[in-house]
Amino acid sequence: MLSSDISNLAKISLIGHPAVGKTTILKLISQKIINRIYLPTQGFDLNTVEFDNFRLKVWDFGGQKAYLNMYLHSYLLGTDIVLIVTDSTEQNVLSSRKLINIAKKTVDNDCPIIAIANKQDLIDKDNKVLQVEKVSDMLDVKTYGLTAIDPQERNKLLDIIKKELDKVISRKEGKVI
Ligand SMILES: Nc1nc2c(ncn2[C@@H]2O[C@H](COP(=O)(O)OP(=O)(O)O)[C@@H](O)[C@H]2O)c(=O)[nH]1
Ligand SMILES: [Mg+2]
Repeated sequence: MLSSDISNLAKISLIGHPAVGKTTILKLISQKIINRIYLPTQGFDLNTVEFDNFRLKVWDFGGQKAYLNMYLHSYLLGTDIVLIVTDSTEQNVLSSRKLINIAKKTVDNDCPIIAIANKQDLIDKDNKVLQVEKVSDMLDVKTYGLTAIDPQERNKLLDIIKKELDKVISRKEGKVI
């Protein structure tokens, strides 16, 4: 098979401020974590996750300000899909715009930047939690709602990723001569 090694390896970068649900999303994706490297001094986890014949490198960035400013650029290099995670509160969504701007400057033009409006389960309990449409308007990137603590949301998340991965794979195959 042509370029099979390249075509099924992808790097997904999860970015977002602390406590928005990045690690929870990682756990939701990766029921089975093949390889997990924890780099405490640099403040991020690197996991390799396999599903559907894909092998994904998922980087879960710590999110603390000092790390973000220092490492975000190099962390994002070579990324195939950026997932910006917010907890769907106005304040957090607004401060995530900066992360999107850094991502836009860093990754290739054709790399999808997708927002996850997480913690949608709190919408009735916490009036600070915004609906997906509102988050989408504020961020101006493709946005999906999620409740990452609900295991039943796993397929929804995988579908979002698979849809983007298919585009990434065909782009990569197009580049292989
Ligand atoms: N209610 C609710 N809590 C969530 C959701 N996703 C994550 N959390 C909780 O938010 C907290 C922070 O999550 P974590 O994944 O550690 O955030 P991280 O700092 O971005 O990695 C934890 O207590 C999670 O259980 C969600 O969809 N709904
Ligand atoms: Mg975390």
